[in-house]
Amino acid sequence: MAQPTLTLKDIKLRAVSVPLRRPLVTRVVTIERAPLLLIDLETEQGITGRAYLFGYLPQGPVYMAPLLCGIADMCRGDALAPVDLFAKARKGLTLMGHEGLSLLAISGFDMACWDALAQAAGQPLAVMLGGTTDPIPAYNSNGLGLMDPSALADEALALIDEGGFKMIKLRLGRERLADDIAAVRNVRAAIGDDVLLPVDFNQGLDVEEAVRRGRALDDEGIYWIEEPIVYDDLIGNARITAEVATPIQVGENFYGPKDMARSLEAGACDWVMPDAERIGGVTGWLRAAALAETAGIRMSSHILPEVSAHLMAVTPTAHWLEYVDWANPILAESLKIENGHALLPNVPGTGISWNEAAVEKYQVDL
Ligand code: SMN
Ligand code: MG
Repeated sequence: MAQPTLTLKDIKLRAVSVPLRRPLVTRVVTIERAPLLLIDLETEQGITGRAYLFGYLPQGPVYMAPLLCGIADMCRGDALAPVDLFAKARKGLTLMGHEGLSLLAISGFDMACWDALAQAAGQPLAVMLGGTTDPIPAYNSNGLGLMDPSALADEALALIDEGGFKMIKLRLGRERLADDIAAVRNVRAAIGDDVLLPVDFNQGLDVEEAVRRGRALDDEGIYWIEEPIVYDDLIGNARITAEVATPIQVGENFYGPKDMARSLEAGACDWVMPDAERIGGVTGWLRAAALAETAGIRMSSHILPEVSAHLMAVTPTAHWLEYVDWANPILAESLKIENGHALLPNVPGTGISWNEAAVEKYQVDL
């Protein structure tokens, strides 16, 4: 059945600050509330595409909103063809730069476009992209930060219990290596040998220290070591990847598929985990997934589990979906987890829509 072409009417933005059930204490920052920018992309045909961007900083949504409004101004009245609009928005922002906030805004716009298109097609996004809605292996990435080591075991068990998870992620980067090792052992003693345990340093080490801690962790049965050092030091990451046996995982700070290509070329990681909001939305993700397949590299996702679950369904080397519950309070339907898998909602689009009462409760100024 022929579908009417969707055309862009307008974009409505709201910001919310949602308290996290379990604060995220990392080496570099403690996040207690999720700053989210909610995007409602309205079409002339009456379909509204939805997506949200994670703001990282309390002011994050305020920084991103004007760029999104600018993109909507550039594209108002245009056919909702994400590949074309992606190129047009990039061109329009060229003099500001293609990466950074520009790409975050373009990614949010792109995700909302694809949601509208999948709604118009009457299919879940994963199905519209050529995949199925089969369950997606997911790990629980809530909590488990740099907390009092004695509290780690209980939290680890609670996290596994929340959805029959087979994998949880521990944040590391305490002052002393010995304390990181103690944290790992505390958690391992509680969860047993069958649950996978990756760790995340959130870019907190220098190269020497990353090699030292990485080698020590090689004896601890760690599933992956994530972002040991600053994300854009490809030479340093390549050295760590060569000298540490445990797989090195990076990608949440890839600004577009080109960044991923550079990382792969430099041998700066074993595995990749792009973030839909930095890699270029659905459009950028699909291009990155092709690179990972060509390189034969496993690809996981970073936060935004609602849209990422659809993307993992069409990723040839799909590995693990990162599950966080941060947006749950403001979503009308939260992503369901069962037996360690995310269940894709069998509704048209991504399944993202707002719980308006909660949005009102947590709304902050833009
Ligand atoms: C993370 C996610 C979101 C904000 C800060 C840190 C973390 C992760 O690196 O990978 O979950
Ligand atoms: Mg990380």
